[in-house]
Amino acid sequence: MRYIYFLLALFFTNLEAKNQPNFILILIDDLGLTDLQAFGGEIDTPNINSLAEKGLMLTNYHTSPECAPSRAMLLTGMDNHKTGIPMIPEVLPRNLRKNKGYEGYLVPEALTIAEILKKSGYRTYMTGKWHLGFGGEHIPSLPINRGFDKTFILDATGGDNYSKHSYLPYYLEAPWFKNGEEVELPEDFYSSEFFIDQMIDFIDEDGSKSPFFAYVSFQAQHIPVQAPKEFTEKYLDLYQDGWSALREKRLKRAQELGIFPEDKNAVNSLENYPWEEETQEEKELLIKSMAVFAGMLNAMDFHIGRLIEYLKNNGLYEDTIFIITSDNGPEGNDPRDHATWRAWYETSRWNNNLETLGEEDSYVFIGTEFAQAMASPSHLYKFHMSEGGLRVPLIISGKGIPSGKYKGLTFVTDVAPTIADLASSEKEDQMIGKSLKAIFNDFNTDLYKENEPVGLEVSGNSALFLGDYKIVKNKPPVGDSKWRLFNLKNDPGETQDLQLIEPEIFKTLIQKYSEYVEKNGVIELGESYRWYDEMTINTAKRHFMPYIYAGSAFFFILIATLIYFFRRKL
Ligand SMILES: [Ca+2]
Repeated sequence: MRYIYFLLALFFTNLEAKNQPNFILILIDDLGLTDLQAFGGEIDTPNINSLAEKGLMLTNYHTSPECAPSRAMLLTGMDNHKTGIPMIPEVLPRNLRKNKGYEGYLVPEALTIAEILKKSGYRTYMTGKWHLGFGGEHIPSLPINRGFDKTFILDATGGDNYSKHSYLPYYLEAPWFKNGEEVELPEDFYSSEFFIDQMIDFIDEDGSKSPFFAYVSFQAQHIPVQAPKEFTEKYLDLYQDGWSALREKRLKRAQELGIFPEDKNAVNSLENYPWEEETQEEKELLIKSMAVFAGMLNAMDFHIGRLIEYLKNNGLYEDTIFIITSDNGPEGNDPRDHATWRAWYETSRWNNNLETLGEEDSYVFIGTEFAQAMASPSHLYKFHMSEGGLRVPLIISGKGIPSGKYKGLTFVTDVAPTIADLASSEKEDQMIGKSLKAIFNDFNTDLYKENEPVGLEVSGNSALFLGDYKIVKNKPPVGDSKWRLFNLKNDPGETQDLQLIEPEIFKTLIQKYSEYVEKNGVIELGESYRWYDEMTINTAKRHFMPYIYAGSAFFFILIATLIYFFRRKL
């Protein structure tokens, strides 16, 4: 009899194991709401489109406005202040690192989705940008020690897409690791191509003995924007009409696709920046920079297509769920605006020659105005708590996922609980997000109820969502550190501040934000905090502190030795 029970148990265990889907989590860096064709973009992304068409498009999904905190929230389902990554480590004031939640690396108690899935029998792989191990300095926080079986990763905000060159003075060289060991990159490295090749190798080496979780975290579309010539060439004439025309075109397309309501307005953010007044030379550089941006996105989609092909050829595609999203809105930084960054760039190997723009050693960025156009129809872009920094695409597609658009509010913290739910894993109590499975059968269901606030704080910029309302404040130079109130249902473009019109609601949201700060141990950074100044200070400390420590140690030993000999003589 006991034997029969055993056989029955084995049968049902196997049945359950067979129901566990594979997951491919694709994170695109600095991708705006309307960059993908399915969301209103003009760049070819046929492979992502076909997944979007078959699957679920979450058109009101919000992440955090910066890379690392978004990644910590995405992988853990927790508030960033509970993960050790309240902001990107490069701009975290070092004196705050002694506070709980501000360590600057992913703390052990913030369980990753890979650690959770491993308990349910999953194989776990990662390629691409990690950015949760304090720039490669905190080895226990690298993904190989955080639930991933095999990894080939970059532990920085970004890096050259062709080599280990750093794109920022903060890093002397981009810190790359294979399975936790520092590693060189192959000669023919191009980031998007390599991440897919390496991921196919990881999946292939282990065969199909158990379900897998694959996290592909692209460098595309982060600075330096780079793409092989054959991808860029198609787009050389696409952006000749400038940024205002692009913002308008994307708004219209987003309206046609039902991403943004037809009768709602966007902020006229570019009215003081006429494209016509740019010099011919500057225009040529910007038009080609945008072509490189388009080429980079098109190249990434092409390589995603190779992964899909591999899965189809090996009988894995039907059992796989794809999750595709971005970590924040478009990057609007122009490194020339910052003295240290500019001085470093001018003495480095990088160039911006028009002829070879986007190729190896070419340093490309799209600038503030085009970033604002690409965040269309939202206001502002990366680093800011306005919709342009937060609202990005989320696509879930594959086995058991319904097709259609969900227009209710969703957040970055919902992704990990959703994966855990779909994998039949236990949801960890520390997760604050919700499983999206709750809306699969009815797209009219509100995942977040009227009385459920969601707060956000990163680098002193803040927001809180409650029902249809949102309060938001951004620090200078773009913002003024003052709260504003918007009704996102009536005004998703954030065009009209309602705090004087609806003072009671404003008061309620401010109160809820105070409760959020208290509950999550948010440290107010003060008016003088500027992320760029902090990065300059941290750059100096990262490079010179080891020498200061070594010099001090040498000096101490020298004095101690002299005292020793002096005393012996006496
Ligand atoms: Ca990013």
